[in-house]
Amino acid sequence: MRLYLINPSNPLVSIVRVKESRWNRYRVWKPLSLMVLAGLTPPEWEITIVDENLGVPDYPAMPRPDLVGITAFTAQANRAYEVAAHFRRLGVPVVMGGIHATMCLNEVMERVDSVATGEAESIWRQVLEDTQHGCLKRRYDGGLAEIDNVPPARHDLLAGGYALGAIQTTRGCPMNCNFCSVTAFNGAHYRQRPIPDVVQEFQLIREKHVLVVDDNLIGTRPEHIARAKDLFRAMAQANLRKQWIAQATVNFGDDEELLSLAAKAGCRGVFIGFESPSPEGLLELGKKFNLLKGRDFRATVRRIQRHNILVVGSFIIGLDNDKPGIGKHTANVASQYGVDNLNAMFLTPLPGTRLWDQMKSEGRIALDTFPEDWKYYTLTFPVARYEHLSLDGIIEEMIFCDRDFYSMPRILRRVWGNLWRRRKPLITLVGNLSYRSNVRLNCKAYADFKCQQGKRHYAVSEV
Ligand code: B12
Ligand code: SF4
Repeated sequence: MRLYLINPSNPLVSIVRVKESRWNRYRVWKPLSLMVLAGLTPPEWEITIVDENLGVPDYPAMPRPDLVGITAFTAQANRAYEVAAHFRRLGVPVVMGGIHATMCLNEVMERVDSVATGEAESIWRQVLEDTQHGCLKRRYDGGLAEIDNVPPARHDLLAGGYALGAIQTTRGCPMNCNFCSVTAFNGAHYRQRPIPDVVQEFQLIREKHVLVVDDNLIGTRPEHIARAKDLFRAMAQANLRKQWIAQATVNFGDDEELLSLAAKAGCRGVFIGFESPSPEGLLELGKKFNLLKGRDFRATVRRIQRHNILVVGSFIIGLDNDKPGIGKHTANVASQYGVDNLNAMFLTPLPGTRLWDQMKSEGRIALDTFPEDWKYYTLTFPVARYEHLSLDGIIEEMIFCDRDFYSMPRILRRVWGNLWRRRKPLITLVGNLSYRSNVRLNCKAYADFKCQQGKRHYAVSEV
């Protein structure tokens, strides 16, 4: 039995434009969902994982599979349907799963033979057996998996071409921020994989550098932090020789022992969602723990950096609270916090989030011809109507923010600061140049977007 597992591309996502900017090579990530599915697949299936981000293969020239499984974030949905249509024309059954299939079940149902919602661990074998017996069902609901039943992902199946391997150690988040799909998809309960499973899986990864995909590696409660410490101790003891980056809340910087253990375990960077420079903005987003009274973000960032861990700060522009000037303000605040990189995104209503429900009920979703418009749901396009910012206005704010934070004088100041504090300046320089090179690409993408969607954006907003 032959199985193709496909990660569709979206040419509008900068990470896939490797040819336009060589720095993007460092931003193409392994599709872990498909590697996990492969790990759940019995040996009688011959598996090929296709990651279109590395190039679209000549499907007609490939042998006919018995089943095609497609994963998709919302931004990949359009391409997913094209791939599905190709294989369905050949009479090959197509099953689609992942976040978009779960949040937009009816839309996906119309375009594939079978939809798998939720996590796949409890249903995937059934999908395969039903395919073998020619009785694939229209829908399988995986719900939330038992976290100690997650087998290691097949890290051997994807060839080279990736700068980073990928692993997951926890699922779920209780915080339910209004713009994020994680609580709706993976549940509010923070589920932690057994530490020996994680260490063992780390040893299967070939890449020296690894992305730990957890939404919040350290969780929200003291017992979660204790587990993170135990994990880091076990990783250091296993002498993995890996360098890894992860996502965590700002609380990561509150505990010296945690930081020291993380660094010993190989942590080299952390992605932190600061989201908004103002308390009103944080309240609007429901990002409660960034609101801790008296928190000194600059000191927290410094504490993390002292352990030679880079900090990437993420901010969202377009909140109801954001007025003209927010771009400059965000760049200034990110510089004051002292983050090594700034990742600024447009506020985007993703299906399944509270923000989606709110904006939909207020008629503020401007790009709403689905599925065509999903390709713009990359957080890099202003797809909604914003309270105090027009389409032109919000794009200008974003460009100003990026140009300011990634201006040469600011980059050199950051590199010099790193030299002064004996941190690795080269990594900061490479990271900053990578982002800087994308500013130019983004400006072109915004111009095309305005040209193609601008009239429609304004026309709709006048209704
Ligand atoms: C790592 C990650 C990335 C990485 C790597 C992406 C990749 N190639 O895998 C990078 C940084 C590139 C990335 C980019 C983006 N991401 Co991202 N990302 C994640 C993150 C943190 C983890 C994903 C992961 O690997 N999970 C581990 C695997 C094992 O879980 P899984 O993917 O859910 O797969 C399970 C099930 O879904 C199911 N399943 C999945 N696919 C299939 C297919 C079949 C056939 C079946 C049966 C089952 C099945 O089975 C799997 C095992 O249980 C998630 C948050 C999250 N918790 O999921 C956000 C998340 C997926 N990203 C999100 C977004 C918005 C983006 C971006 C659009 C914007 C951005 N943040 O930069 C871009 C778009 C990229 C693109 N290609 O279009 C949103 C997506 C929401 C949505 N509705 O689309 C999420 C949910 C975060 C959020 N805040 O809401 N992302
Ligand atoms: S943004 Fe982070 S903290 Fe908030 S719900 Fe999503 S994963 Fe949890």
